[in-house]
Amino acid sequence: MTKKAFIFDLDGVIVDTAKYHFLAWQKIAAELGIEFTPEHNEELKGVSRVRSLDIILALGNIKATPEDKEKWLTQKNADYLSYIENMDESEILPGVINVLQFIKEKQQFIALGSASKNARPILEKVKILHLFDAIVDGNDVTNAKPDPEVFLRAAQLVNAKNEDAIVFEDSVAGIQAANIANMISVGIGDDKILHEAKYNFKDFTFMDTSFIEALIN
Ligand code: B16
Ligand code: MG
Repeated sequence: MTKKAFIFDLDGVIVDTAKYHFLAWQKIAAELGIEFTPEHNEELKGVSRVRSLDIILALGNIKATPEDKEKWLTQKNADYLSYIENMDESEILPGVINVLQFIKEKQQFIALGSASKNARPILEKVKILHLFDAIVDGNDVTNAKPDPEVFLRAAQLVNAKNEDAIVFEDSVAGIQAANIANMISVGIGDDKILHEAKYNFKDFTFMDTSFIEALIN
């Protein structure tokens, strides 16, 4: 039987790093006198670091030089790294480990498809890096989701056809990317927001292993 490629997004799917991204962006926004709320933060999910800064600057109607932008991007990442420094396996989202282990037991491929340039150190910190057959992150791609590049590369790395790939995503852009790639999209989160996903689960504790089994067969 053809092996399937199960591709996981990182932030919002495996771990909740959105709260740390928020803290780091909020600090920059405050320095610039921009009001930046948790609602605004929703718009940054799955979005690259550079694009996130542009969204925040637009909120405050601020035009910045490339040098200023570079400075804020560096500062944001330094703050973010300090927030995630002490992350450990207790921050893996509920149900994730069971699903990863089940996919491994069934000898299917597990891949990461994340916009984050910090994906590898985070997987190391939460001690699941060894479970991944392929990792594609923000360092490897030029086009951000909803461009499907990140997922196409992940499937290629494990030699799976697009139609044999399943993508778990918490962002609208990520679901769109999976759909454009002709992969099976599985939304993790609010089904009203992720209504373009083929399947949806509030979180992995709602996903029965029979669902994974059906995707394999
Ligand atoms: P970094 P994902 C994304 O991760 C986050 O959702 C998004 O908020 C963040 O800006 C982006 O990674 C870039 O992260 O600054 O670490 O490179 O959801 O694609 O796993
Ligand atoms: Mg995400």
